[in-house]
Amino acid sequence: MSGDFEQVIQWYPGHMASAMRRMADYVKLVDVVIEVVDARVPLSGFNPLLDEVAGNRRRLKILSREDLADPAETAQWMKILGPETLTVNALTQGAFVKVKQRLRDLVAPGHRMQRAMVVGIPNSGKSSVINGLVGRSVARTEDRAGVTRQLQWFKVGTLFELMDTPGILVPRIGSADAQWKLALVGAVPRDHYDPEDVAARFHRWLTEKTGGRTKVPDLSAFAQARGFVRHGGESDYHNAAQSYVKDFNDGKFGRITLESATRDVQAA
Ligand SMILES: Nc1nc2c(ncn2[C@@H]2O[C@H](COP(=O)(O)OP(=O)(O)OP(=O)(O)O)[C@@H](O)[C@H]2O)c(=O)[nH]1
Ligand SMILES: [Mg+2]
Repeated sequence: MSGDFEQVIQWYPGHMASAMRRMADYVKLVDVVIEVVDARVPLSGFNPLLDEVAGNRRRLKILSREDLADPAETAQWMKILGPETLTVNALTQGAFVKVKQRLRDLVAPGHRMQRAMVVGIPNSGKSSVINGLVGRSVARTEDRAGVTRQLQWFKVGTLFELMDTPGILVPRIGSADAQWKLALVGAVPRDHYDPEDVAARFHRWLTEKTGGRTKVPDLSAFAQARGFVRHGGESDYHNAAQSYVKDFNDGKFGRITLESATRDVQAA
């Protein structure tokens, strides 16, 4: 295992910088900016640079993956984030009734087609939100960071046009905590971090948070239980760690929010 070594996790490829420039141009054409944030990282899942791009446009924040986040924590976050925020499980159609209603409330009455730009960090669920609003699968989605690479418009009936955009991170992710958390939720591509290190940091965090009472196994217990062994009986920690990260994202460790509305906001 990787021991005490903690690698620096960053990802800011050229396509993000160029997408940012194009988004700053296109934002002039839109009425509303929708920022999609993973409900499990409601602090580091926001990108302040996207806030700058949005300027004085009307805003809607959507916390996605409500189904994977801790409901009590989400309720706390909703108090802090305020009435311009909605939560969704973007994989269910029903979630979008309230989003459509909110969008209708946000735009000025008139006959002109309204436009919204959907922004957020990689893999936060932007394209899934677009599919939910359109009512069918029009934008490509996948469980990895960096799927959407182009700016692309989609129509929602005769009411709205939505622009899908590539996920954008900050050029340097500030804290080591934000780094492993963003890697764990899939905002950073798998080849940009060491899954053993991320699994170890997550379990250390969970143990501390629960006062040692968590039933979630650490990587070594997980590797044993799931039979990740090489010839000779040694544990295969690398493959075990990849499955560990996947199980976290499939909700197999329960509904876990990685940033607390009470503790982490004060610390930030
Ligand atoms: N459980 C759950 N999964 C979701 C939700 N929203 C999105 N997903 C899944 O998360 C993965 C990423 O979703 P995308 O919509 O591709 O995310 P994106 O923000 O467009 O990603 P990029 O284009 O790579 O930046 C997909 O596998 C989706 O099925 C949600 O609310 N709940
Ligand atoms: Mg996408």
